Amino acid sequence: MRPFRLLSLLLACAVGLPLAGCNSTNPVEPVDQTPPPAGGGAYTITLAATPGALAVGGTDPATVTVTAVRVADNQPAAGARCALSTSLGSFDPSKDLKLQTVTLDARGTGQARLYPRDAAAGSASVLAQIETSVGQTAVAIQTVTPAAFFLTAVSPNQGGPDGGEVVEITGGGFLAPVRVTFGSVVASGAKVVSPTVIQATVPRPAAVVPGGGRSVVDVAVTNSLDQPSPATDKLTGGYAYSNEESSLLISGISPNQGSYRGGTLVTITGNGFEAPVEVRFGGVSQTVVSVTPTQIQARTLPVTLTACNPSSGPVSVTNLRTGLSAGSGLTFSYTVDPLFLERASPANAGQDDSPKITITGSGFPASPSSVRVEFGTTVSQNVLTSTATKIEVLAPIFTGPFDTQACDSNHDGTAGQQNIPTGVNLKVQNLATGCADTLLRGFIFVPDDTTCSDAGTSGGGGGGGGGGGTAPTASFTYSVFDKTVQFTDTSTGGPTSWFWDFGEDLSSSSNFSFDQNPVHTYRLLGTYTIKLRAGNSAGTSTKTMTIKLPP
Ligand SMILES: [Ca+2]
Repeated sequence: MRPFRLLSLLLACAVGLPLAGCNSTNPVEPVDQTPPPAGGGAYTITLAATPGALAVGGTDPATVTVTAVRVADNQPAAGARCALSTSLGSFDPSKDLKLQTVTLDARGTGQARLYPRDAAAGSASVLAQIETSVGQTAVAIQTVTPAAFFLTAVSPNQGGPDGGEVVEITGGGFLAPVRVTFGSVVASGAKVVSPTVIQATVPRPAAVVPGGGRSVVDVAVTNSLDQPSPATDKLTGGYAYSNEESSLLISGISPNQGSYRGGTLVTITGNGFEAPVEVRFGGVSQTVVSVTPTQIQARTLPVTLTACNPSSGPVSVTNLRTGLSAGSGLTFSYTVDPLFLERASPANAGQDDSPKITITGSGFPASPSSVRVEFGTTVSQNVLTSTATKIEVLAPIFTGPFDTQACDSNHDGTAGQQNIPTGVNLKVQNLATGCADTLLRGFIFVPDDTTCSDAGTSGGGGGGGGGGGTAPTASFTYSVFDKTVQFTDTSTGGPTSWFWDFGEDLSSSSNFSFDQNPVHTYRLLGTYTIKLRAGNSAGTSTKTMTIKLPP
């Protein structure tokens, strides 16, 4: 009923200007006696409130904007006196003011602020009146739903027997003022640092903690105490007053690194360890082997590697019976054996020979299925064996492209092209770890066809000449001078090109020659198989000979 009564009073004041005693009998606000501006009459009055809702118990107002135009000429009700009333809240933050008068400006607008003040939840009906015209809007006054309120942890979660520690309570939805209790005792000076962190000083416990013992208490937080029914959440056994000689503490770890494969026996030293414990490295639980109050032995579990990149992580221990945990600045680092390539042997092969190649190095996986061997861009499909230092693999068929060089086998001054032995990168990857190594041009493929592309133009086109349409017959002799050998071509049938393979186990072009009578110096004394391929426009033939150094 109250809004109606106020509105009636307002109407009486605004309309009945000559009414004597209106001011004196109006308990709220004196009403201006100025006559309405010329052109008065009916008004179209609109109201808008920003925001459209207020919080119960809040202090922020809504701004109510009144706009009025005259019905007669649709002009702004400039200078009009407008009486505002509300059924809930107040136009004054300091007192219960339900009525307010504003004078509209040149654009026919005016504003007032509506405060929730002591209002309970509900809808504030706001009326604006000029003479006998009325406009209306509603402003919700509502209970604010706080963000979800909960506790997750107290850190640290233990301390001395008399309290006094400053702890952080983490969770969510914290809204000051709050009350924090440890057991039955309220912590003084609890402060909401953020919606997720409360800082509090641990109070002296209600009962003396026995010597050498500990007293575990619940930690409770009551949130937004000034609300009608503040919520409480509790961490059962969230804090321990400790009178034990040693609290839980990690002081050392040895070794502080080990293989990603796990199996490393690690000794953690400290105080307050109490079986059963959980040991974590980087959040990953490890296998606990033994526990004494000052030493834990744990064996690491394997971790997964990506791209040969082992992880590391902080060491923590939790006494499972009490839930007491300790972290530390110490970390355990996982290691991985890097993969190194030394060499392939043999280090060269004919393009379609596919011989067995032995690759030596370190960090190779124990299983051939974990090995990937690439010869250039070609992946070997036949990894035969793999140990930490040796892999046996069949070289793949090489289809090129081969490197080429210019040649002029018919000595006509016009260059052709010929394939030459071509080095490719040899790459070995451990598929289990992602570790890999590459020998740049670590393997050479030898082309089957090394003839010069001009070989057919003169001899074939001429129909006769030196070649005479018959392939040469390759042969050679040699003379040995220590590690140096002079090779002499004795091929018959008019060869015009020569390709020598000196039989050294090298991924180097020095093992090959296109000269007719080459000199080659070997790195080591030993037995070598030499191949000479002699050719002309009609074809090639190959001579193979084994030589011994010294003879
Ligand atoms: Ca030529």
